[in-house]
Amino acid sequence: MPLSTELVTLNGFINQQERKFPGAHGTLSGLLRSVGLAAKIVNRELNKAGLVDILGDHGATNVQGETVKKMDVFANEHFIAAFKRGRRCCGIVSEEDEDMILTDEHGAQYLICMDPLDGSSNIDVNVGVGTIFSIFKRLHNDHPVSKEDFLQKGSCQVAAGYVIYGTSTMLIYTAGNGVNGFTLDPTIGEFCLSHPDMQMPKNGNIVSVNMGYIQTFPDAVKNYVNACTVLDKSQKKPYSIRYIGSMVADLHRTMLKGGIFMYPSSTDAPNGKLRLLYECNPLSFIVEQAGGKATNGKIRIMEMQPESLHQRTPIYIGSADMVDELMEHFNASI
Ligand code: P6P
Repeated sequence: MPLSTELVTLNGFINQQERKFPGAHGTLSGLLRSVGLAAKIVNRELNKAGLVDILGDHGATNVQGETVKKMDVFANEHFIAAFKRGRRCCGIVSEEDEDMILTDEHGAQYLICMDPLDGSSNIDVNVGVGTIFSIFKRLHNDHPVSKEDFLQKGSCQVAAGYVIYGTSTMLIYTAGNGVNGFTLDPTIGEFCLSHPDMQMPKNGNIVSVNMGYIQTFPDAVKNYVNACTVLDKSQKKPYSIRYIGSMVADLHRTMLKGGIFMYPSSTDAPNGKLRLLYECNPLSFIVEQAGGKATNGKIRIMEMQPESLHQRTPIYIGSADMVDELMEHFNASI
C-alpha cells in the first residue's frame, strides 16, 4: 500500500485543532508541544537504558517511599524543564516531588499534574512504561497558585494524555474533543497521527488485575472476576486475564482491544495504590472521551473531590459494558 502523503504531525494537528477555536491563544497548544518534545528526549534515553548506566536505582526514594530509578529522575527533570521553558504553566504537581512546583510564571493560566515515568520498575525487564499528564486552568488569576488550584475535580481538566514507550512510542491525548493517537517516527523525529478519533470497544474479553491480591479485594471484585472466568462457551467465557504491571501499557491495550483494568481497594490498601491527580484522573478523561467508563466503585473517578496532592483511589476503568457489569456486582453487595 503506498504511504499516505497526508502526513499529519502532532504540531500540525495541534495547529488544526487550535484554528477550530478562534478565541484560542495557543497557550494550551504550546503545552502540548512541550509534552511532545520532552517525550522525545525521554524516549531517546530509554532506548539507551540497556547500554548506558541509567539502569539501577538512583538510591533516592520518592514521596511514595519507593526507590527511584535514574530514569524517573531524568524524565521528571526534562518534563519540568520543558513546561518551564514554554512559560505557559504556573505550577506542576509531579509524582516525584512531595510539594507542588511553582514556575514563577505568574501570568500563566495552566497547571500540570504528571507522572513523569509510570511503571519504571519495569524498565530493567524491557516492559513498556509511560508518562501521564493532566492539564487544568488555575482557579484565580489574582491569587498566587495554591494547592486548591490542583485539588479540582477531574471533570475540570482541559486536557490529558499519556505517552507509552513500548514497541513503538506513542502520544495519546484529548482536549475534550475526542482522543487522537500519534506514533513517533524516529526517522524524522516527529509524532505522526496514526490513531485518529480513538474509540474504545464498548465491550471486551480481557480482565486486567493483579490476581495475586484477589483474596484481599472486595467481594464485588471477586464475584465479577469469577463471573468472567466461568467455563461458558455461550458467553465466550472464560475471558483472558492480562496484567502487565505498567498502568499505561495495560490501559493502552484496553483502549485498543477493549477490556477492563482494575486496581481495587484491598484489606491492605483501602484506597488502592494508584494516584488520583496524575494517574486516574487523566486516564479517566481519555477513556471517557473514547466512550469508556472509569469509577472508584461508587462514583465516576472524575467526580471525586481531591483532598491531597498524592491521594490514592481504587480505579475500575475500561469498556463501558464491562464497567457497568462490575458495578452491578458492587450494587448487589451494598
Ligand atoms: P502492582 C507501577 O508501579 C504502577 O504504579 C502502575 O503502573 C501499575 O499498574 C501498578 O503500579 C502495578 O502495581 O501492585 O500490581 O505491582
